[in-house]
Amino acid sequence: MLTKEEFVKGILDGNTTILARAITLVESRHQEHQALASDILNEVLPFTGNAQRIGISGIPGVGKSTFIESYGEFLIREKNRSIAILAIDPSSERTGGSILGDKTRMSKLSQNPKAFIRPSPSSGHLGGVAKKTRESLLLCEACGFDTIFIETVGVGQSETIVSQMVDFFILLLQPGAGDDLQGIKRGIMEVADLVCVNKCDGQNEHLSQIARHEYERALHILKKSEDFIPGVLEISALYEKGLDKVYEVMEHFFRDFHSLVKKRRSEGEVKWLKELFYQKIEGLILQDPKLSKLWSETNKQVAESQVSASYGSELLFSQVIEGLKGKK
Ligand SMILES: Nc1nc2c(ncn2[C@@H]2O[C@H](COP(=O)(O)OP(=O)(O)OP(=O)(O)O)[C@@H](O)[C@H]2O)c(=O)[nH]1
Ligand SMILES: [Mg+2]
Repeated sequence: MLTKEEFVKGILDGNTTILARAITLVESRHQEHQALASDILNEVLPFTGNAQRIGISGIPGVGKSTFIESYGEFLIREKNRSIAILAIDPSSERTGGSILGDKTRMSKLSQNPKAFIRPSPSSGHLGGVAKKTRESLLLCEACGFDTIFIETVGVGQSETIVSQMVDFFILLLQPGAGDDLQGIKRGIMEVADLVCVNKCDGQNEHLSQIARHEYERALHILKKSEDFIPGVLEISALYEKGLDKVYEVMEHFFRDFHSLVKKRRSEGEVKWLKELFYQKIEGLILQDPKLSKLWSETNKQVAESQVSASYGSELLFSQVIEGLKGKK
């Protein structure tokens, strides 16, 4: 095992082997590993925050991996960037493996020394996975990567979690897949800064424009109150069409919307603080046999409508406070 100093030095020197090992520590359930990971994070924290953090979402098969591969290659080749790719995958039982599990779909990038691909941790509940991804993101920044992609499947809550840790959120859709926004939850449209209609090639070409208009309308209805106006682009990840337009939109965003990025980051951090705090409170309750019993009983009673949620929460709250006082 490397020492903390060796880890820190390796990461700050841009050593991706050491970066990968540090992420393994972050993902570990061993208390010793977690303590070391936490120390490393603290040390490298002053060297984080300099990357563009980009979220990518879309239903399975829409082309997320293909997009990251071709757009990532484009950024490295034409714009001299360095790319780290992380994933949040809450549905590890999904057929076909977890996101990025299949590195062959990113065969070019995975061999590129300016790219770092980290498959998603395959287990754990969403809160835990989110913590690991956040911490891995910081390590990648400290290691010098200037662009970080976080890929997630847009079918659950994961996109909300991802949107809280990125600066810019891209939603991939495809043409001709129905007018119900392809089972995409409304929530995702609300966090999207850019919708890319992918697979605008071959047989799909005549449908691309219709799809774009449809999504433009949907975005317009959901328009955010912030100054940045989300747009819709027609692209083909496979045939590398429209990638320069994606770049233009993002450059415009990162050049002209500093204060929005700052605001998003600080709001994200505060939400994260609350989330961690609530997790700790829940942990405290579950560790205490009496409170833990009360917790599950109240859950059951509320589920069966024996007591109201409001009454149940009052009861739990007063007992937890009592329990905490007793611990002093
Ligand atoms: N015609 C066409 N096919 C594409 C395009 N982008 C991706 N595909 C194909 O669509 C299929 C799925 O692509 P992936 O990139 O693996 O999709 P994904 O969204 O990462 O899928 P999951 O990881 O399973 O959620 C593959 O067969 C790709 O070759 C495109 O722009 N045009
Ligand atoms: Mg994929």
